[in-house]
Amino acid sequence: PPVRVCVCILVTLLDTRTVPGELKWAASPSEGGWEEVSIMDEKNIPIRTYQVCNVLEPSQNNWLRTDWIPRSGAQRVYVEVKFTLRDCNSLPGVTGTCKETFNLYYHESNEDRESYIKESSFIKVDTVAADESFTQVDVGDRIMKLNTEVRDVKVTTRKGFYLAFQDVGACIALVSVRVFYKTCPLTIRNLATFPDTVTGADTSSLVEVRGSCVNQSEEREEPKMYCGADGEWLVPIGGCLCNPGNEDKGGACKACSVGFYKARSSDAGCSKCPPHSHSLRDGATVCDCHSGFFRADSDPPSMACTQPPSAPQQLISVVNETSVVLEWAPPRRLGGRSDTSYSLELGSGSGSQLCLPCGSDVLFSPGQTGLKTTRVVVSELRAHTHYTFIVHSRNGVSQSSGAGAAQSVSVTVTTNQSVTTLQRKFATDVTRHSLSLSWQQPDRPNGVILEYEVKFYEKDQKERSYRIMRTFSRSVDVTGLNPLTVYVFHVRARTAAGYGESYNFLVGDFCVNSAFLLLSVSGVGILLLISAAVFIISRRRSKYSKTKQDSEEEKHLNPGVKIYVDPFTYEDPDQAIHEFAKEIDVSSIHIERVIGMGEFGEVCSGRLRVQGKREIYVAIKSLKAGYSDKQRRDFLSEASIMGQFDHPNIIRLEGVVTRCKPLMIITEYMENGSLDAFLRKHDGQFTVIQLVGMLRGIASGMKYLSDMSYVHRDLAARNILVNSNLVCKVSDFGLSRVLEDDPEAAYTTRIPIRWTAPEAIAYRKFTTASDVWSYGIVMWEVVSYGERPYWDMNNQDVIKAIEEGYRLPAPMDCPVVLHQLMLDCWERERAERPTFSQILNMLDKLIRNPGTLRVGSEVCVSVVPEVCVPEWSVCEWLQSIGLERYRDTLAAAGYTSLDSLLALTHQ
Ligand code: ACK
Repeated sequence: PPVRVCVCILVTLLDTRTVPGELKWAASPSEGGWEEVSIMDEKNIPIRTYQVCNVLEPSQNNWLRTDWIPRSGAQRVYVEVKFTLRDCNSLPGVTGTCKETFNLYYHESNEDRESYIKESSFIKVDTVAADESFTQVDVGDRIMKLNTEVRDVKVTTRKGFYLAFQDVGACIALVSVRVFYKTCPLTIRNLATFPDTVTGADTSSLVEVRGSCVNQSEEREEPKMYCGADGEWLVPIGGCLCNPGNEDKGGACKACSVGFYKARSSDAGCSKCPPHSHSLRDGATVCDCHSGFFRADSDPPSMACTQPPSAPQQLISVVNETSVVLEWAPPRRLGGRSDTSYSLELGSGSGSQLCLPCGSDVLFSPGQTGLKTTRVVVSELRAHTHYTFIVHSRNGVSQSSGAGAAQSVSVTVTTNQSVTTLQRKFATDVTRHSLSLSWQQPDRPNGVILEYEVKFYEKDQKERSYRIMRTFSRSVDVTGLNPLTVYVFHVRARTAAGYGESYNFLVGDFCVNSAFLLLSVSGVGILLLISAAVFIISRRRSKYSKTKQDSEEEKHLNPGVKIYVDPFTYEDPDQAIHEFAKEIDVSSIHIERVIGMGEFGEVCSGRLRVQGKREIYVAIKSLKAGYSDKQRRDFLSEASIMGQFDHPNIIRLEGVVTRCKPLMIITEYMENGSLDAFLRKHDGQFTVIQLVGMLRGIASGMKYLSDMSYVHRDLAARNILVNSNLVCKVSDFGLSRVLEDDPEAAYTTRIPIRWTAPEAIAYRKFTTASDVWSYGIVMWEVVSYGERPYWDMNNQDVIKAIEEGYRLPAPMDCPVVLHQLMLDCWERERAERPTFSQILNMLDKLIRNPGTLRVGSEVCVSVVPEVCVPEWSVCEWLQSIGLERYRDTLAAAGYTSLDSLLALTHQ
């Protein structure tokens, strides 16, 4: 959980103790009312006070006004008054005229020269009385009780203001008046600086402040924080990252030291230079390579510097006529890299007499460059020729290192056979029975051509029967052919070394029949089509079965426990309503007054008298006229849901009116209305035990709902109703309907973001565990007396803050145990949140041991053992507050008895 920084700064606008000389405030009447009196304070320093003590005369109206106080940008100021007040009983002979209070007023003004007190322009702040928290001080020769009272006032309309004190017949001395405002102090959070910020005008307003990145850093995401009314910073969002070459050292970006580097903006620290590299100056973004070592462009800065490989080893060659097989071993030194590759260079002749290039027809298999293997077959070489092969080894840094001949090895071979390949052929003079065929001489005759051989056959016959002709010239006339027949011709040349290698014919096919090709292409097409269809069908089937399995997994069907039935599973909504709700005769209902507006129409209160039963108060929700079928169904569905529940903490359905209009839903009447409004109205008026009692009721209702497998989806204080005995009951079973599981439904905007668990917002995973999250928010609402969760932050910021791990801080005066329980409900992993049953147990324990709920979080923990039942062990105590996981930690630190826990600090 985030640590709350609560070091607000108080900026003083006026302090009578520090004003040199007399105050000379305006008083009315100027004689006989308030009088300025100098006295010595407890440290014997003279201070100016104002006193009045007209307790014997009736109708006193004595005004005292401060000088004009500039507000200096403040929006809410605090007035701390220290005063002594004589108890009327202690004054002999006073009658009913004696008072024990005075009134505090303020008046906003741009004018610092208002010379007289215009009483009607002043607005009353409060009537101030002495409370019990006084201390005794010597005032002159008497011992008096010094009271300190603080009031706050919103001052936003003018440049400054006046304060006034009205006495109506008390015996008072204003010992000191101090006026101040609060600021959230300059702070650095997530590497962003947030300036000193004056708090907002209202007690619940937050001031949104944008931070600026500290030196040598850049924005990761816009840094933002809120300055709360108490002068504390809340909800940090976003932040900055140290630039390359810098790291976060206690909230500032400091340059990486010598020998270290940081390549990117990140929240990581500087890293040590990788092997064979160094940084000589502070703030390195990359380390330089030691001499003789290199880094390739694609090498990350975190990679060690490396070297080029040494030459390939043991190159051997095997000549097979006009092909050569070359094989070698990898270099002895790979230079610390694994990307060694080889390339071949070829020349004819030997030694230094390389003639390059030596013909483009030479074939290298698998290739000539970028080879990863150490074997290459070179073919299509000239016969009887000397060749020199050079094998180079290289890696990623060869280029940067300017690698030379040291990295290659060579071998010279001589081929031994000739190959002739004919280049082009022509068929001319084609008649029904003959044709002339001519061709060109091969590019590389490799010797004297002795003759050409022409072989031909009917294509259909393949080579089962063929004819051969031999000739010295480069053309031949072929006769005796069959008309309308496709022939295949092969021509090859012969030299002294024999016929061309592997019977290397020129194919002379006169006709091209593409029918088969066409057929095979469409055949592939059909195959593809079939396999695609199979794929699509199987995907759909597996998704469906998963959904089904999901929903089955979620239902923890408990034998013997009633399960809630979704009324929307009924085809006929009227059947559901009559199964779960009683039809009430409209004549037995007496509507008295309208108490509010519901989603479907007015909500009224009234009385219900059912025959044979005593009259009861009820709430009546009605469906306004002109409704659609869907609205009718939605309206009645709430009753169908509510009618299935029977629990003291769930709002009870009395019945429905469906046989005449308007349609009505009748529920028990809850005198105090909704919980959020009720708490706001009674701010600060309940004991912690009373608040926990309310929370217990809600948890009990929610446990009942979760046992019935009902997920509420809209648990919030506004949907809890309170009766005259402060019993809280869960109500509003409407939203579940709106959020039916259609993933396409455009209902996202209806999700109550501040109350909803992140997984339910992100992918609509509504479960009992998401209800538990909402319950944690309700706890926060209750303990803060109806404060709005996340104050006036917008929804997007709330989602972002939760995602970044921020959680609502403990409300004022919240016991640590309750805040811890809230934090447990807000675990990101839903499986780690407590169940309603565990929450209920925990609250019951707290109620049984009220000491654990001592207010004042700082002392809460250490106070506990005093009030614990003496035989409690540390372990039992931890269990009761749900923190048993710290048992071993405490034991290891020597906290084994409850007494020893007294010494435990909050820290
Ligand atoms: O905050 P409220 O007074 O409490 O205003 C709302 C209003 O009706 C619209 O929902 C009040 N309300 C709803 N149901 C009941 C009930 N059963 N008893 C008393 N007030 C109710 C709710």
